[in-house]
Amino acid sequence: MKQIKKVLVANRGEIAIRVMRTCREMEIRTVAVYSEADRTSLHVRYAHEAYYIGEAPSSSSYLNIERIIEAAKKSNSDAIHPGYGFLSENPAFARRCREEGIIFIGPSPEVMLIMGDKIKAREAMLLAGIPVVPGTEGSISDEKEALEVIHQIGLPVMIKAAAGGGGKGMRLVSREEDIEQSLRAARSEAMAAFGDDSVYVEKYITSPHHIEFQILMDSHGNAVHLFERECSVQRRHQKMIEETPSPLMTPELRKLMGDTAVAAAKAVNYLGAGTIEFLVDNDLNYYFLEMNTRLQVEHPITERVTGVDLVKQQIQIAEGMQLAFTQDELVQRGHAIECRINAEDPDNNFMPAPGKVHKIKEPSGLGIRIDGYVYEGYDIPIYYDSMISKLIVWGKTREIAIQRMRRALYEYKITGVKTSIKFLERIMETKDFAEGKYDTHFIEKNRDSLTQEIEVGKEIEDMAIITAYIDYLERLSKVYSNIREFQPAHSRWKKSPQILHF
Ligand code: MV4
Repeated sequence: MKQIKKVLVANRGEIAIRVMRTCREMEIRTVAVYSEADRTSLHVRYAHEAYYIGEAPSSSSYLNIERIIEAAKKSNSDAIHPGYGFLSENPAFARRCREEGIIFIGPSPEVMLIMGDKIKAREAMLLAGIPVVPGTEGSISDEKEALEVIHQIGLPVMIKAAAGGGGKGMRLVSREEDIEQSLRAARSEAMAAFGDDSVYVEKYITSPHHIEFQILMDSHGNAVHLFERECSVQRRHQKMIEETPSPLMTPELRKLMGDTAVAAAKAVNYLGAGTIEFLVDNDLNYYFLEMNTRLQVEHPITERVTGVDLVKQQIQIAEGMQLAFTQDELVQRGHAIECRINAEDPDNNFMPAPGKVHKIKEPSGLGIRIDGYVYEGYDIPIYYDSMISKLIVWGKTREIAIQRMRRALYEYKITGVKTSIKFLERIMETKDFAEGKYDTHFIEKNRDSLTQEIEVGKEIEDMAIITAYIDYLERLSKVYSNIREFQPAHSRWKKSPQILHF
């Protein structure tokens, strides 16, 4: 047992602030690290102390292990919280912390090594009797081996990179004659992305749901799950919306999958907060996909329905405390939905749209939580993720939560940068989302209704602005020539008959 008095947060943006908020509540001092591009970022101002760690690119700053260790030592931090992304799943970083006697708030480097390698993770789960997607036992060395597995499990299959995750180095194979080419493509993509070209083969699950379970395990061998998160609303492996409970879930399936998630955590002697990702097919068969050994972006929806502060649990577990609750004490109350707000342009292929934020008006009121970090006048750097905030709503039922999300998105105004808010509003309006009938293909399936209609609306809006401005200029000249002929604002419609067609 060691009481943590000072935590260095090796991250930036909303998650750095999220972690520091809990630290403040626990009366733990906070240390920020920042890059050149983050001198004016909010996490730096929020912390008790801040240390400069390098140039703007992450490789020189937030991924710079030695600079971060140096800052931790200089500030006398007892522990490092890695947030998500950056070094959060890097075993070498966890090992360096251990070497320096700094508590890494997360699992051991040994567990991170296993889970970071999808083939090792599959093997560990198979050994523990956890259902995995049918496929190869280890990596495959050539086309012949791939063919052998395909003859056992049948087509279609997916070739996946061992070092992958998040869709990189993944190939769908539907015909035997495509194997050679797909194998080569997956290998070279994996080599380029991860410097490791080992691949394996899995049976392809058609139209799966992506459902993950939150787990917590302490250093005394106690483990619980905090139920599921439905994460099937994704675009190119980027989640957009998450909700809990999953509309697909039944109490029986929840119990089965929850127990499986706990067994998976115990099988690798996990420590701290983690997530077991499953694919669930149309017949409600579920398969282990991967384990994330970090706090996740979407953790607030779990916090909202269970009432558990996951960061506080992470810190207490890192201190060596026993979990303060058992599985039977945990319940899901109501329904929570999260929308990720990104600075990006949905009308231009979701291109990141960093820049200076002009005005922000955030929603508030009953059942609303916002985890963000940008402020009016803040210049969103080009170097990092485009996510600028997360809007989390709670409602007693799913219907109420959706209504509340629609209301909150309506209230949310950000000018100066393009955001995903409008697109999220359109998702909330779809029949499939309202009915909870969606899987991982939802965005593609609804592409037309989610992207097209506004083009026309925007033209009308632009034309109205231009017409009003021309009208304003005309009036202005009249004010100068004869003040009594000043026209009230609504007269622009009379003077601009062309717009009356709309
Ligand atoms: C699959 C799959 C179907 N069958 N594996 C995509 C990201 C990576 N973590 C795993 N992924 C998938 N693996 C088998 N055997 C379908 C996907 C997949 C997907 C998974 C979760 C959420 C969204 C997805 C979108 C497309 C494909």
